[in-house]
Amino acid sequence: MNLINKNYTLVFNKSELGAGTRGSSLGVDSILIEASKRMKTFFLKTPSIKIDTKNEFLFKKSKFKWAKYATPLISVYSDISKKVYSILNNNRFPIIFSGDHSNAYGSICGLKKFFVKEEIGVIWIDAHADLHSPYTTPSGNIHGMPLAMALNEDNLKFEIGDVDKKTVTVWNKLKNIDNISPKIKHSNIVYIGLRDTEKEEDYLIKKHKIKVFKSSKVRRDGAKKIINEIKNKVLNNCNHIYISFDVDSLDSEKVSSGTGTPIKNGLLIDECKNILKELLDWNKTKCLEITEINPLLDKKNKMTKSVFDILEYILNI
Ligand SMILES: [Mn+2]
Repeated sequence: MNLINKNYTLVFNKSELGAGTRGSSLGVDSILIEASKRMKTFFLKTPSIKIDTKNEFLFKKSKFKWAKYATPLISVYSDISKKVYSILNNNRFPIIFSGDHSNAYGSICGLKKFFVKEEIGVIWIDAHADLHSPYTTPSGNIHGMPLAMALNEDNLKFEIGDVDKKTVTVWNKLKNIDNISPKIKHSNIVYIGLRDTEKEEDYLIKKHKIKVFKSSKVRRDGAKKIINEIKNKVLNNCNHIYISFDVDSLDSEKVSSGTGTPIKNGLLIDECKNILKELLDWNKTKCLEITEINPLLDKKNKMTKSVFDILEYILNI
């Protein structure tokens, strides 16, 4: 497939309510500034929409210790869902630039609402598993919970024990956005670049035999072999694929530390280029999200530049 023929719609979402470190909302503008520096009119000419963020809530302490800013996030995810749904309904392909990775849940909501009777596969390119719930989270930051929300996964085996009733209510509302729950199955998730997990998450990955491709495996086998395995074996039963590219999947030392939770031993720029290009060429792929660029934590905006190099290659711009 010639990628240039895909009908893209860009979605700009500066919500960073799910993150523990401030600044990922700036990642969205940073990409647009880089586009203007490189005179990439793709970003000007491609239709785009914005998500209504609620970042003003950051000026107040959250009501929920173990699900921070859950109430405004329900509005943010509902808005993402509505807009992703409408882009798909217009037969277009959403490319989403979001602040923190919790926003990916809103995208999954929109995909599931549109493809309600079909199976959604999720390719989570990330150093983290994002499988926490309010019952297991060490921080209460919702960017560690998007896949648990989509799976309707509480992981109560590891319940710490001080989640109050109001938190339970708001967590259930989060999981039930669009009145569909669960939205995805454990067996329809694939991780690429995973390397910083907690025991509660390891338990779920093992229990459900969730497929993990580490950076070392990507390096050894190459993108083509891995993506072929995903297409033909791991997610062959899925009808539609969502790709979530958290930039902390990239190596914090060899690429950049310009992200909220930088981790070494990650993917390199060329590896990411090849993985994403293979995935975008797959006709089942219906949505791409790029998330967690934080220019405030960066040196000389290295992360934005690296991600932009990847975008130029995969979008052929
Ligand atoms: Mn991450």
